[in-house]
Amino acid sequence: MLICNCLAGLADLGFRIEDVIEQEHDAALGNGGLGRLAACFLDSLASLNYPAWGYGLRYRYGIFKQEIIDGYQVEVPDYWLDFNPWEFPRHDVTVDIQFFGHVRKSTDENGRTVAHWEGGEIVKAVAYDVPIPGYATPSTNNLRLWSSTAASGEFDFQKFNNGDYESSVADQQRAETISAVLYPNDNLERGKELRLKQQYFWVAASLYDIVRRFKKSKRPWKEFPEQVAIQLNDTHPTLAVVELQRILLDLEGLEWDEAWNIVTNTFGYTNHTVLPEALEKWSVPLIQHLLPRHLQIIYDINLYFLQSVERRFPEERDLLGRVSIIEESQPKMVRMAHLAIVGSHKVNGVAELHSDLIKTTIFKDFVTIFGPDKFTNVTNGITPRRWLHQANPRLSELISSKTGGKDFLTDLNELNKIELYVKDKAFRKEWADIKLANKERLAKHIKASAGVTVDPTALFDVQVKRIHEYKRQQLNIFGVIHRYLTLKAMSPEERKKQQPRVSIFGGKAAPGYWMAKQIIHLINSVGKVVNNDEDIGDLLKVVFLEDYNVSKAEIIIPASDISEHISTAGTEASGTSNMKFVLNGGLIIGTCDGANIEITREIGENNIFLFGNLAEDVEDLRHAHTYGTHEIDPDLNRVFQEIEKGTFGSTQDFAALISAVRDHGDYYLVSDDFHSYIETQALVDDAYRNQEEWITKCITSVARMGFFSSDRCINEYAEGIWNIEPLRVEKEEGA
Ligand code: CRA
Repeated sequence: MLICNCLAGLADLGFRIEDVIEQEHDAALGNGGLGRLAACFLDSLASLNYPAWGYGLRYRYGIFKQEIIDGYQVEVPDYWLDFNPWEFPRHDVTVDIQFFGHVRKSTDENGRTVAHWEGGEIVKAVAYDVPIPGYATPSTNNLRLWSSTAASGEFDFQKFNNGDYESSVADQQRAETISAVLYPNDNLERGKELRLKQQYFWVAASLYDIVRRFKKSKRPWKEFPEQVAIQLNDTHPTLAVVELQRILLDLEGLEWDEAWNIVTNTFGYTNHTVLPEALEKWSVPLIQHLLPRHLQIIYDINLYFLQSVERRFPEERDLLGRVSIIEESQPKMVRMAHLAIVGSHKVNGVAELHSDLIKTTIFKDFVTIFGPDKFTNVTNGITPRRWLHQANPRLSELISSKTGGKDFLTDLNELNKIELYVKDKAFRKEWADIKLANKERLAKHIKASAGVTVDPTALFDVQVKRIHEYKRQQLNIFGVIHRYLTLKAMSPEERKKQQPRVSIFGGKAAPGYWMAKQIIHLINSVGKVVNNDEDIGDLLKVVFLEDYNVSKAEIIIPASDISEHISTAGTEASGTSNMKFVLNGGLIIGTCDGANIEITREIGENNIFLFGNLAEDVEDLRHAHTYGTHEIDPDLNRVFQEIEKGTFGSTQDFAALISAVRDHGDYYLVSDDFHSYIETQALVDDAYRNQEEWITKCITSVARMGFFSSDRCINEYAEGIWNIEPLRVEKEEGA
């Protein structure tokens, strides 16, 4: 109803809704899966009527736009805030945030030592609110984003009037720098001072907001954890643990134990990665300089924690050093994950394998100390509203015609009803037509953006995600080269029997990640050769789609036949695009990693193409590479030789990609998994040739994807971690 009114209203004004929608920028607030997961969570929280807010930074420049020039990635700034009708500036909601300065201690009338954080500088946080409307409910939640500005307002008029023009503007600019740019790394932490400033600015403003709201209720402090639950989305906001302890101790005058009890019952911590380079550590001197009082509190948290560990495990000499929040390195470092664990009542991973891995590897000692009940799993999920209904309206319509309405959009298990129609001819025909139409739409986009003509009836093979060695786009492109060489070696008659394929890549490389940029360059260089080879024609096309983002994902994902989720086993915590692809009727080729394992459990192993070594074997294989002989797979060697011959242009550029595998220990096991990958891709070709079987697999898989709704996931957080129930709200008719 609302939509009809909207359409009619716009038409009256002389606009088409498609043109209006086109004007909207993607939010540039995140890097990859972490932020996209948070977006799904916000949609579920509102749709399920949970009273919950999201907090973040209002980055002036979010994730950069990617251009591909001569096959290389070039980063350009994205002015996404120039047109953003969805945000409401709240100049009435501001918080002063302090940095630097020193700590003075005094004694109060009860003989208690009181700390005063004094001096330094103040930066002002201004709230910008983004409403998050729920689906088919009147509930609307809020995403509050903080923007930094000078505490004195626009600029210091006093200084200005005194003729000190430069410094009045400089203060303003320095303050604005805090929320100016998003660090563009995915799964990598670099320890930059500005990043720490961003983290503290964000959590201090958010906590002030939360505490202010609680204090209005006039409840006693001990009720705080019953009224408030704060979920740490990875360790980036972990300073909130310290900040809340500081507020309770220094500003509200609570005793340490009482305050700490409130803190630990308030926070939950979600770990999203085991990659060592992503585990946050901040240098002690840096924290001392920027947040002197917080460093003292961190040391006290650590002292009391280590004392309790020592009392309980007096024999365990090395344990204290291993679990300490402070790493005794040069300089000393604060281990943020340890702080998050000690400061929270629950710790969870994001898929079963990942949650098991954190318990047996990086956080093993903490399981011994706190017991296994503190550690749990909440497998990630995706919102079916965006990732089915909005991205694939025809498929959503078809499903709704068979499941009896739109209930599946709020109860995704309803999808299992479509399994009854798996043999229904008309249903299957419509299913196939929808996929083809989605592929035709993507083919048009490929032509327009990459200039490559692709046949929509070919098998579309997609890998879209951040470019990272652990995600192994290099394995994919080496596999493509192997396919190309195999086709080249065939007679024209033999070639005719082969399954045509379009290999589609997309994803951003962090600007400082040189290897990832070389991977992009290799993909584009291979495309240039293969796409212009007349022997090959439509049998193989290789496309790199520039500037992968959510809007592009909505075109790409519904058009996929097979998508690649091929990380080295044990490295991808969950993955969420794997869920999006299957929900849109595409099959996947993947390793036994992250949520792929649970997707297999749900949809059945006949409906997924799994390959490669298992997580439990990775350590031994790496050890063997380093200390034994490392034989490169012969097919992969052929690929390397072809690259080294210069078939794809500059051999120098690609040398590092080869030597990472051949000479530097093949950390990501590209060679170990290559044979299995190639064989499994051949099975994909065979399966795709039997279209009837293929469609059966797709329908069956979609029918069994109910588990991966972010609604299920949010209900698990609410019940198992936050201890909250949804508000009772009159249900609205489905939109
Ligand atoms: N980079 C994981 O790598 C996971 C998402 C969301 C990641 C993904 O496998 O699906 O989180 N980890 O849980 C992360 O950001 C800091 O760690 C990701 O997106």
